[in-house]
Amino acid sequence: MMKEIHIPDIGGVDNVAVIEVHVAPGTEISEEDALITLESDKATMDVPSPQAGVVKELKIGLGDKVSEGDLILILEAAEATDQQAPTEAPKPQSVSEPVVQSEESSPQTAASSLNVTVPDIGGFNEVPIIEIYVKAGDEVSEEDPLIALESDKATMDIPAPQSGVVESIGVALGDKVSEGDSVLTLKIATAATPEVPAEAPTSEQTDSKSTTVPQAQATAPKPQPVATQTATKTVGAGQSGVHAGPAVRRMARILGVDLTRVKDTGPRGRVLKEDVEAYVREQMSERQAPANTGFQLPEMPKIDFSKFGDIETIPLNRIKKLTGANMHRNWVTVPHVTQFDEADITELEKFRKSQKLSAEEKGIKLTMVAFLLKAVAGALKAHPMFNTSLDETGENLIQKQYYHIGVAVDTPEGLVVPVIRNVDKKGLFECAEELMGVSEKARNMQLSPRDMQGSCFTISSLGGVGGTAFTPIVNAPDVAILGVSRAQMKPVYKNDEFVPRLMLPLSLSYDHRVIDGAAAARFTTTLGVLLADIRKLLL
Ligand code: CAO
Repeated sequence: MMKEIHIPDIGGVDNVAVIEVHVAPGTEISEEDALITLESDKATMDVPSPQAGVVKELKIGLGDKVSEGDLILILEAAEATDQQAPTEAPKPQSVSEPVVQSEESSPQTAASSLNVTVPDIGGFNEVPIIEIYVKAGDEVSEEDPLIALESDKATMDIPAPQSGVVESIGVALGDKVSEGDSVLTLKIATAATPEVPAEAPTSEQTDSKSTTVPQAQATAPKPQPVATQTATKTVGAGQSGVHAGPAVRRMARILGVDLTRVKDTGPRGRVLKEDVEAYVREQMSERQAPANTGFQLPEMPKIDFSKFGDIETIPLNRIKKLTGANMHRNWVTVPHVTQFDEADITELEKFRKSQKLSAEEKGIKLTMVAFLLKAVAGALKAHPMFNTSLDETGENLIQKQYYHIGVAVDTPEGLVVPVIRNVDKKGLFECAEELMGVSEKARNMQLSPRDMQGSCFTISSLGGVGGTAFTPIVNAPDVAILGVSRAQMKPVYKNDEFVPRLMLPLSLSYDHRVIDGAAAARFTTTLGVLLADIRKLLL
């Protein structure tokens, strides 16, 4: 049954920009999955799906300005309901103004303190503080974000009700707050007035709309919608999965920073203001480095290709852009060497074929990559240096005690590398089954960032396509990657005669800062031994 999904009540804000579109026609979604992200100048909010189904038609695009009631998409609903009316996405809740209360005032002085408390946050209680944007002594302008709160459903900034200087902060990161809790005090400048009203409120004020603060009329900012927030999700076109508050997003936009590239250090994978600053600092110093050594890359000239014939300009999709940036970084920063070798897989291939049928009965496709996964885990155990990463300073090696292996998967959108975890503890069929699962997910653009994190080593198999060898780029922070090309029957000289053997070409690229050439040759030799006699995998 087709359903129209509309923009829900977003707190009375109109013409809000669509900054991310998380779904495309064909995307299968569950109830509460984020469909789009909206951003006003005060808040970002994900609009979640009111029900599960498959997206049939998208009615809005990036950059569109939307208001309550606008049509987002047509959904083929998973379950038929008897609902007649067009479906609205679940309602993001709105909040009222931060409550300000004068703690002290004097007609003789030109300043007073404002106690800023948590406003009505839509009925949520005990909401953790995930970010504190200010410190004592900071000057803030009206509406500057002071703190960010995040429940499991919503994230929001609490803005300054008016300009002033932060006197003291009464909360800490991780504190849980509810409506009316004191956040901080602001020293605000006031015009001297002849008399203080005799009955200045002294008790906790809970309704800012009617609050009159002696010496300072605190005009609270407009209500902010609470952003319904979903955990990081599928990576795909237009899906950043970045977890950041409105102020951080705004800052990133102003600085032109792509948040997907920023290393998060906040709780639950949240990108903080400091993370954006650190990223910008890093970029600046990276850009200066070539100039210091007198080395400057020549810029790519702008070429008008249409002078030579008909052309079409196709923007790179998000995966291609991300892969391109990572490849470029790894190509430039990792000193690569590629070691070539061959493994005799004659017996292995016989065994694979003998097991293929019983695997198929279990619904499993037993391909070469499953054997490679097991062999690589074995070789990593024998050569622990291949199971390390350089830390960000480049001065320490991190030795891993786990065996998570990435597998490059070719998809119509570009190259992605899902990770099979704890390969050493899994059986062959389990590895094959998992590989099938992640390849399928990858091709349907359903991999989550977690599916692609934590690799120790990567396998890139072009054996199903063709070729005799290639030089894969190390998938940093891994220190090595195994390229595999198409196996071929070759004459191998053994016991004074040439015998036909099925030889698998191996191309091992490694980071020469960490791995020496001899170590690489030993690693491929071990791989050769394990692949030639898979019984050794059991040892
Ligand atoms: N030699 C000969 N035949 C091979 C082979 C090899 N090295 N590797 C695979 N094949 C055969 C398989 O046996 C299979 O045939 P059968 O159906 O008879 O078993 C056929 O080729 C297709 O295999 P496949 O590619 O579907 O499956 P796979 O497990 O070998 O690979 C995956 C899975 C995900 C690695 C692969 O599909 C893929 O995406 N490869 C591309 C990776 C890539 O783009 N790398 C480049 C990155 S740049 O560094």
